Amino acid sequence: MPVESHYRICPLCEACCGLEVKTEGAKVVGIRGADNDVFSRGYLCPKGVSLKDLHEDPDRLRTPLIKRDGRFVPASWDEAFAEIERRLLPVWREQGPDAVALTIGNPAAHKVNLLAYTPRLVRALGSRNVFSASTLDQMPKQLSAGLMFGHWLSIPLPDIERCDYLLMLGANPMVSNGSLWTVPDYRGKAKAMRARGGRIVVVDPRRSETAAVADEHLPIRPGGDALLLLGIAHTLFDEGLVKLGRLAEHVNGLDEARAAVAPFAPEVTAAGCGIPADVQRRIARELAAAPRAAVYGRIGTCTTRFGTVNSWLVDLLNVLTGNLDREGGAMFAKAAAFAANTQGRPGSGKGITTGRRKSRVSGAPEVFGELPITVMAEEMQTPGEGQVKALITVASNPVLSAPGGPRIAQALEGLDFMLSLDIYVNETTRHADVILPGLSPLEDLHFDVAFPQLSHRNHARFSGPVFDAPAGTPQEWQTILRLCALLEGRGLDVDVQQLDDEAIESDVKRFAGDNTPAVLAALRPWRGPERLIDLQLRVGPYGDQFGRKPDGLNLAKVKAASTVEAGGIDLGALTARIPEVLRTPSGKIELAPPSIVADLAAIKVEAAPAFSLIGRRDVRSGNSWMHNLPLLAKGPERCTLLVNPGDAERLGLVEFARVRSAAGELVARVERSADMSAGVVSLPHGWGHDLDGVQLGVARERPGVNMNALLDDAARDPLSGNAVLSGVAVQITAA
Ligand SMILES: Nc1nc2c(c(=O)[nH]1)N[C@H]1C(S)=C(S)[C@@H](COP(=O)(O)OP(=O)(O)OC[C@H]3O[C@@H](n4cnc5c(=O)[nH]c(N)nc54)[C@H](O)[C@@H]3O)O[C@H]1N2
Ligand SMILES: Nc1nc2c(c(=O)[nH]1)N[C@H]1C(S)=C(S)[C@@H](COP(=O)(O)OP(=O)(O)OC[C@H]3O[C@@H](n4cnc5c(=O)[nH]c(N)nc54)[C@H](O)[C@@H]3O)O[C@H]1N2
Ligand code: SF4
Ligand SMILES: [Mo]
Repeated sequence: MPVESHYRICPLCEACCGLEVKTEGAKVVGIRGADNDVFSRGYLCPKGVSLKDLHEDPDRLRTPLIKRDGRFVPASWDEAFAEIERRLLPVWREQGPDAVALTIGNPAAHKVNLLAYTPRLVRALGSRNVFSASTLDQMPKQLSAGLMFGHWLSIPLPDIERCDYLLMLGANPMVSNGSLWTVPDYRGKAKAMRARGGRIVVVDPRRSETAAVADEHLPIRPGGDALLLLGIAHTLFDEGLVKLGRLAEHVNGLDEARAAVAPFAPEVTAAGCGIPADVQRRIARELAAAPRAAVYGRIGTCTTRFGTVNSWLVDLLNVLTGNLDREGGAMFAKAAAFAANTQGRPGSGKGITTGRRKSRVSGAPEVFGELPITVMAEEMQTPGEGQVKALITVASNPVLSAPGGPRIAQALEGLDFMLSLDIYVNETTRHADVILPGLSPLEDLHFDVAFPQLSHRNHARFSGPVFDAPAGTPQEWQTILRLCALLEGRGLDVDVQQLDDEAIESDVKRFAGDNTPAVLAALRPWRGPERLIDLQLRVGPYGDQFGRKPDGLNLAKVKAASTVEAGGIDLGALTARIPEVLRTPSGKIELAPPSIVADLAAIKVEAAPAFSLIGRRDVRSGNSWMHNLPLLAKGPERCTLLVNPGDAERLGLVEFARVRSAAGELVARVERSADMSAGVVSLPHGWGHDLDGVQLGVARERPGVNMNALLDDAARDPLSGNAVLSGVAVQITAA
């Protein structure tokens, strides 16, 4: 059989690498980085190669499952939908929409099928109990960006290819491959930056892989970033280093920002963050002096009590040093499609609103249309009107990925009905009554909706399925539209094509008005997500505007250029976008959003606990679900507790340690590591595959432990609702 070559964008992390997948008939015979890819230029990591394992994984679901007498049995799609109609709809109708919760997990951000269609399900469901991985992750950054720049996805990112000085906090792109910063081959880019004289400073309680290849590592106390960033901001004002440059006429609230940081001199903050005052002042001076600098913070800065404050301070520093929106600084991407900050009137807008609803039990405010995922269990377990009695999960595994995992498992057991859209029977979906499987990534088309809005360089790429989906298996957007139809009272016997036609018509009407028929006619060759992509590309900033700009982009052009040979369309380096990118009501950058400034009052300079627990990621792992792929599972055990050797000695730790927090305890295998600061221990998340009923043959062999069993589901950043995942006080003893 001939070997064929296919271009495929990897959907497994934010780097969005272009791959070359070689097939022989129905078999994958090789996966490598696509050398000509305009964006990733041949880069890939072991997870990309493991797409073959994922495609072939015998545990990956290929048919719907229905639970009968406590056991899953394979079912047809019609049977599965009939079961959903019979069991979900009564809960929803009789107890009200809030009784049915929805949780959306990380892979949904990587799939146009899910990202573009899940909002339709949210609307059809009408429940306030919508949760997602966003409140375990980046909600603080989205909130601060929304308040400062007017839109949730207007997030500045380092222009690394032209940057001279990069201050990075709480991120490990050497392993994570970047986050809220789509930057494949960080290693190569960091190396190039240093080779041309640039300097990288990494702030992290662990000497991470990223710190190891930087010029300087500052071992901060977990949770100490707000104090450090405040100390730096204070120094900029104190020493007259603030220089807004071109931004001066585009900001509001400079005096308020100065007043807000005034109490936080480095000499005050040092005791709370563990970074000496003279170092804080030096970093401030270096940042101010660098010709082009950027400050970037990620998971370690978001998943703390002061996640929103941290996220704001990162961009405040970018503005105060004149580095926001300038080449080599922290810039905004301009995505070809789907970016709200390229739509509507440029330069100002409605801004953002939070708190339109509150959670029933804790009163946690809605942010970006959702409630904190950490209130999900209490909403299920607390009786009363509006109690959650049923759940739909979409690519979400909260039993392993959210704090209080064991409590979530218990809560799921108490539900009247649970539906999962997923590809495995895992720690969460084992509780479902019906599971509807998605496709293998190699059977799916791919277009990145979110990540071009966060890319270090602008680009447009598309990839089609490598293999046909098995006959009769719907794509996930079709599954979602059928669910919407059930909720809309249209029953089981629906024409998905017609549902899709109706959905797109209502989308187009919203902006095209009287032109709707003409726009729909122009989109006619496409169906499903492809039609949405064509629409978004054509009305986007590089679009053909339905013929008004004949040289502009549309899906046909992007598809034609998305081959192994051509590697997509390069849209160039980032360009300055202020004021056009702004969507704040004032048309300015808001430097001192009142809710954030008010939260500074809660910051205390405290002594460190005996031990704090932080997380970590591993190259051969992806959150909670890639541990069943042989290529990634092989090698040394990854779920270990990293302990500073001096601490291990003192505590007499040999092979295992008992880790106890206020919320739970577990026993983990100990790995001594001189990269750990004294008093800090690290466990990765997403492990603990040995629960009853989990059907993950490979992952169960070395299940690891669930670090989220140690985390308190009541610990949140009150502004964004984001969970606290790092810097949790623990006790360590030998076991
Ligand atoms: N302690 C601690 N906890 C953390 C973190 C941390 O740093 N520390 N990180 C947090 C972060 S940043 C995130 S994003 C979350 C992630 O946590 P989740 O949002 O729960 O995502 P995953 O763990 O990636 O689980 C993905 C689920 O989607 C399923 N899946 C995979 N592909 C598909 C598909 O194509 N279709 C469908 N329908 N399902 C699919 C998998 O089987 C799995 O059930 O974890 C968070 N949890
Ligand atoms: N291989 C792999 N890649 C992934 C994932 C994965 O699971 N595996 N997950 C993906 C997802 S969903 C996301 S959101 C991204 C996340 O991408 P990153 O944000 O780069 O995530 P991490 O690798 O967890 O790096 C966080 C760093 O913060 C440090 N840290 C912990 N607490 C603190 C603190 O209080 N202050 C400071 N300054 N640092 C702290 C940790 O030691 C760690 O080195 O990665 C994505 N990429
Ligand atoms: S870095 Fe690895 S997982 Fe991420 S997109 Fe590239 S190949 Fe896929
Ligand atoms: Mo994430």
